Amino acid sequence: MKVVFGHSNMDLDCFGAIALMKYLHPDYQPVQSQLIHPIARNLYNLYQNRFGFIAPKDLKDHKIESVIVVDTRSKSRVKEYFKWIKDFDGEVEVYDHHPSDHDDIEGACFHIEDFGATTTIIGRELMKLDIKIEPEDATIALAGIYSDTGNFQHENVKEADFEVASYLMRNGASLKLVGTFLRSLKEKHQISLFHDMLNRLTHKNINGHYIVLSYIEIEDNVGGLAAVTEKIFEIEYSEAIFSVFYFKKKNNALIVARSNKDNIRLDEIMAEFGGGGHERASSALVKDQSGMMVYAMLEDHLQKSLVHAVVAGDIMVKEVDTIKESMTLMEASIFLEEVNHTGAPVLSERGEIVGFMTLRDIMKARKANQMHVSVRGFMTTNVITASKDLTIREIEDSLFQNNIGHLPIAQGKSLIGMITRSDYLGFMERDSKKTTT
Ligand SMILES: [Mn+2]
Repeated sequence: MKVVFGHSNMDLDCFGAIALMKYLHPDYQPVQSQLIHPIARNLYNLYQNRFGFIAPKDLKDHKIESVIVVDTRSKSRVKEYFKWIKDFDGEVEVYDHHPSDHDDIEGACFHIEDFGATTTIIGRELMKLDIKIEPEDATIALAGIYSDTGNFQHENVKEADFEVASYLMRNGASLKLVGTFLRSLKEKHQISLFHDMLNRLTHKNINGHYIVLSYIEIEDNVGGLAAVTEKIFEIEYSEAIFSVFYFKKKNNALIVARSNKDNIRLDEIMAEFGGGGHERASSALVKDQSGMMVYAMLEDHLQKSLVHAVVAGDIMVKEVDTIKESMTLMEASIFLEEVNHTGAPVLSERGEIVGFMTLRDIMKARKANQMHVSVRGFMTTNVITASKDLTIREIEDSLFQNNIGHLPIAQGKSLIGMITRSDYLGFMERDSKKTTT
């Protein structure tokens, strides 16, 4: 017997990859994990008969000649199958899109591509062979790609993911069904917990990182808490989220963490709490400890372990051209032209920020024939300023939500620098190049 299986706690990408594998290797029998990830349960309920799965323990009754593993290359994630396979000396083929975590299945033949989904790797093979697939399988596969690419929004997305998605659409995939499979919060308790948590989030600047923290007490572990945390993370658009769930009945606390920054390594951070997982997704269960205590320890640990991120003080321009309060509008206008700026902070005799003057303000003065009067009459007096510790995300909020082009950086009332919209955009461009290459 030849068999194909994915990792334990099968997700939508596992199902997608297995659904397509039967076109590449029709003689491989699918085996299902004992655990189905909550996100894949709807799809599983609808299509399980179509797959014709057998259970891992059924493997012991057969001589297994060869194995295909999809969506993982790690030994530890396929233990539940291999423990039932006796005297195996056949070939293992691995189709996966994850980087090695030094736990590779030994002696396997690896088909690795860094696409957004494993389903994409197999879909590309089918495209090359010009194989037609049934609409049901196309739907299952497309759900796998949507899920693993975060609806084509994650950084892992490659052109190939779009190509295979389009091939699946041509083969009759139903986007509507894909949408119903992807709804991650299915249970009532998850939805009410989601709203409770949203109302009680703490946003923190920790060493220049924009972090969301959540603390909530519930009777017992009701499952699906990671999905709730992920949903909040999607909405909050922070660099990382840490949710502490305290289970009153057992006196345990579960920390669920997600990050989207390379410099916030959750596997390392959560090791402190006995947790495990990946760089960007990790969790830990802390036993016999009050929830508030775990929360406090977590905050403390983040302060100590998060590397300092770029903040306003690092990207601001320190030599700022300023307008003196004593200038007339005519003088200010000539000055702005000389320094080639569209606006500048206005300082008092004592060097304190008292206003902001833009070319637009000057235009108004010119129309009103008031160019001889002091800048005081036409400058903006409620200036939005920021401190040098502002995170990149907060700088963005300030510039775009207030619709301003210049953000003066102040210490008390004195000006220490300025960030313009183009400084910010320039930084973001350099930063995104750094992370994608
Ligand atoms: Mn995957």
